Amino acid sequence: FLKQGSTVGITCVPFSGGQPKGGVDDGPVEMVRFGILDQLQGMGFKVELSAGMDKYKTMKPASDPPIGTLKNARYVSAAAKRVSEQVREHCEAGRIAVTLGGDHSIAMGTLVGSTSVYGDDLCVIWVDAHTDINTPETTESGNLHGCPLSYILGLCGEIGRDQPFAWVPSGCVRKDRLVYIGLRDVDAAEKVILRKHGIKAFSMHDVDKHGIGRIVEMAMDHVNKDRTLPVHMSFDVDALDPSVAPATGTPVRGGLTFREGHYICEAVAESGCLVALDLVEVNPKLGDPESLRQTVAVGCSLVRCSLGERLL
Ligand code: B3U
Ligand code: MN
Ligand code: MN
Repeated sequence: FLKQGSTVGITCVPFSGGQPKGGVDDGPVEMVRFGILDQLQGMGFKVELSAGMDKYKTMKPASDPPIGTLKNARYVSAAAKRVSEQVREHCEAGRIAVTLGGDHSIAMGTLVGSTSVYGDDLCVIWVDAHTDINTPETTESGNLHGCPLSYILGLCGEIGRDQPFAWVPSGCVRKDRLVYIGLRDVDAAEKVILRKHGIKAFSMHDVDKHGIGRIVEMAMDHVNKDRTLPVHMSFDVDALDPSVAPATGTPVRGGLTFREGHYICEAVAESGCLVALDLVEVNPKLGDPESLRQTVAVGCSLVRCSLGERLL
């Protein structure tokens, strides 16, 4: 899938409605300002940018009252639906779909987009401090960036399948084709969901125990034994330790080192299976200018490594 001279289809999603902190909607523009488009061109890719990124800012409905505990459900739904269409276009055209967020609720859209083309062959590597698998019934915060996978895997009860999310093909990703790396802040109800459905997860404890090399190999073995299936990696920058990526909404200490984060991306690139990548939760408004620069730089660097930038 990842070939020299391939085209990368970039979707910028300046969206923050899946959580309460402003600023994460400036993530994509800061990464573009840092030069991610030129950097990918410099690596030999053709780069195609989805049009109309400013439209996301105008999609907020006039009225969006809570649905149960869920906040901004109509806004999140509308944005994610548009993301799904833009990602689908890139995948249909055979481009590697790179989505720059924005908060992680937009992955509801990226995964609907990629599975609409690759079907249930699609494997998902979710790199995050969090599992983002709360259902509308279990979420305590009501923030939809903590919920996208419950919709995608088809784990929601009634509310989740109803409006405004009725457009999400519930169960479009198979539970045995999802694997997590980097977990260290998982709600009690989410732990129950992981156990009940036998979802494979590597926490920071596992990374410490086995080393990142073994972890990525075990993760790949779980979802993609023969290394022939398409892979969608959804990388939440808060998977990295806050000392490496401080400018993010919900930093949790004890995260991946700079090298561990990059190693995951390099190994996924090396597999040659990557068809889609999300890089989310960069919030340039949090922290001092140096935290901002550092986090934006590491975000761009993870994208380049996932697309095969080599050290030597
Ligand atoms: N699990 C909590 C916290 C959380 C999830 N994702 C982030 N934070 N970034 C929740 O709100 O669902
Ligand atoms: Mn996340
Ligand atoms: Mn997270």
